[in-house]
Amino acid sequence: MLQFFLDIKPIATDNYVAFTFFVGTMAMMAAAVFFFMETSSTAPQWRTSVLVSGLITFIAAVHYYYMRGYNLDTGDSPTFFRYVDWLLTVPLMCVEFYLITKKVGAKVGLLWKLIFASVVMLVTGYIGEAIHPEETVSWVWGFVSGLAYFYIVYLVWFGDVAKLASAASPAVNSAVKTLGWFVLVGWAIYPLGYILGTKGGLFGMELVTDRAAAKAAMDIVYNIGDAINKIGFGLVIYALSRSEK
Ligand SMILES: *C/C=C(C)/C=C/C=C(C)/C=C/C1=C(C)CCCC1(C)C
Repeated sequence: MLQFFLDIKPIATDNYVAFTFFVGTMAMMAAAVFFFMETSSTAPQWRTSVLVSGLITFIAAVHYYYMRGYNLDTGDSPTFFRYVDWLLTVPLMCVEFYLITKKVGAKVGLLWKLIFASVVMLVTGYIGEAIHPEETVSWVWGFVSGLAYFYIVYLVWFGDVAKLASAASPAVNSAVKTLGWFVLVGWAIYPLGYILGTKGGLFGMELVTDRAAAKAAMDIVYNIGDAINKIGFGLVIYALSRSEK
């Protein structure tokens, strides 16, 4: 445990990748502490939702701490642990959609649809990024991942989630709309990182030819995306818990 906290390595001032991992760790830790502390003063009906916001940022904080060290030690992109983080936190975001629409009748089936689509999106993305990154097929995996992504967008904007939200209170309806923007715009940051970082990123076209620079660009884009999507998403849930008692 002590070793864990003493494991502080210097970060060169021009090392933007490690720097964003460092700032990401701190931001996720702060957010997790905040959400955990606030659960006790949250109305019972929203307590689980705020707790899940805390879990999402806590899981990310642990991964960011690890990824920062990994990146400093090896100079590499911590792709595997990036995806482990996403595989845990993105399904938890699906749980958030389920929890806030549950009162107006969301079924567990909807939760599984969202989770299934998110797992397909992430597993195919991982294959394209880590298993077949140097091949002309990485854009195919990215494309399949994109289809699963658009299915989630569909569910949130037009499908079951949207229908349930329109029958809910104005506060829940507007929270789902805001979260929908996170999914549509905030999550679209990730395919951008993928396009920058993998060789077959955009239909076989390599946008950044310097491989190390491409990986660095990808990590920075992912780190910015995570800060917006995990902390911002959690704050929308938190605001909902305060606006409707
Ligand atoms: C906290 C982490 C979040 C919200 C991660 C979300 C990740 C995505 C929406 C990733 C999507 C991808 C595509 C749509 C295509 C290319 C491959 C991915 C996995 C980067």
